[in-house]
Amino acid sequence: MAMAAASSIISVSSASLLITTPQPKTQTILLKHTHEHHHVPTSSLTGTSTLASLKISSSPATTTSMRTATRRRLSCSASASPSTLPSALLFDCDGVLVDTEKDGHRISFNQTFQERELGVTWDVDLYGELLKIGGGKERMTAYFNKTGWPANAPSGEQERKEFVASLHKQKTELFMALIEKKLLPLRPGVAKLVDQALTQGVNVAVCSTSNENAVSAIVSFLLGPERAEKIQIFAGDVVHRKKPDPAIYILAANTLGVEPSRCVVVEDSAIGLAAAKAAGMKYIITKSGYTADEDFLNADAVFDFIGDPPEERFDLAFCGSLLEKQYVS
Ligand SMILES: *[C@@H]1O[C@H](CO)[C@@H](O)[C@H](O)[C@H]1NC(C)=O
Ligand SMILES: CC(=O)N[C@H]1CO[C@H](CO)[C@@H](O)[C@@H]1O
Repeated sequence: MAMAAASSIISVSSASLLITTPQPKTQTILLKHTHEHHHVPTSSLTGTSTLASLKISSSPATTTSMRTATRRRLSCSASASPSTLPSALLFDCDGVLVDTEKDGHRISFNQTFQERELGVTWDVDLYGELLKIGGGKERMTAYFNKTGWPANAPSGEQERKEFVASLHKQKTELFMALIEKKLLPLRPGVAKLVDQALTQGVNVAVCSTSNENAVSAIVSFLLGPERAEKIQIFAGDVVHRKKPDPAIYILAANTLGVEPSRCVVVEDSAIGLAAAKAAGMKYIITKSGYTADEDFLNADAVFDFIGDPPEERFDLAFCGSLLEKQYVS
């Protein structure tokens, strides 16, 4: 029903459209780039859908109205073209630029355990469980408490604290080395999307509540110094309230001097999505290793990654097309 309504609507290229949807809270209309411009709800998208830019021709305004009680208005400017651009593209860092937990932190914990001959490795699934424990030191302590402390670990409680602290220091150094040696890969399509934005004069920023040194290193080593000097970083303790509070995104919009409603956020977690939504921004999810099963029903779009051609999932024009969607209840 929603799908049929949406297809007929796009075929008339309306300037102001009333569409009816039985579940207005959870339904997101996305535009699939084909000759027919089919609409599909987010929830039915699979990771292999090819989504591209929204194209709306500028024919005279037509209004289609529906009789059902729940009506929402989708306004598409008749002058909208694929060149509509966001004022800023804001990236989360961990899980979006890089799959930091799976490809970075987990690897450096393992390297530490190996260098210290602890006889411990954390595989992908186990690490996913351990991520429920926040903080690297707490994570190791809880794991050793549960599975038994390594034979070469001390036995006093204070000594164990110092032991864990020294493991954590070593792990942090190994993590930074992974970034500096570029052994922690950027996720597919990140460099492409950043380049599209910078070429078109769209502000690019990275907004993360992770450690600022790590975020800066990821941006300058993995994206390279030329891009890094054009990218603003909002990280660490620049705000007191962490995501899901919108503080970091509001700070970014204010600093860049842009309207939150003209910003498109790329996030990988439900917490990040909540922060972007509360800031009044558009938000795209790219699922990462350990957040893929979270609930993203509120997202404007959900993908498995950004991607480069021929495996591209979306581009800057798609980000711009999200700005043209405006729901008024
Ligand atoms: C580990 O065990 C010690 C000693 O029983 C306890 O004090 C500490 O709170 C535990 N820590 C975690 C993270 O489980
Ligand atoms: C399961 C897993 O990823 N193990 C790796 C942990 O790290 C060490 C040191 O880099 C590797 O040798 C293991 O293969």
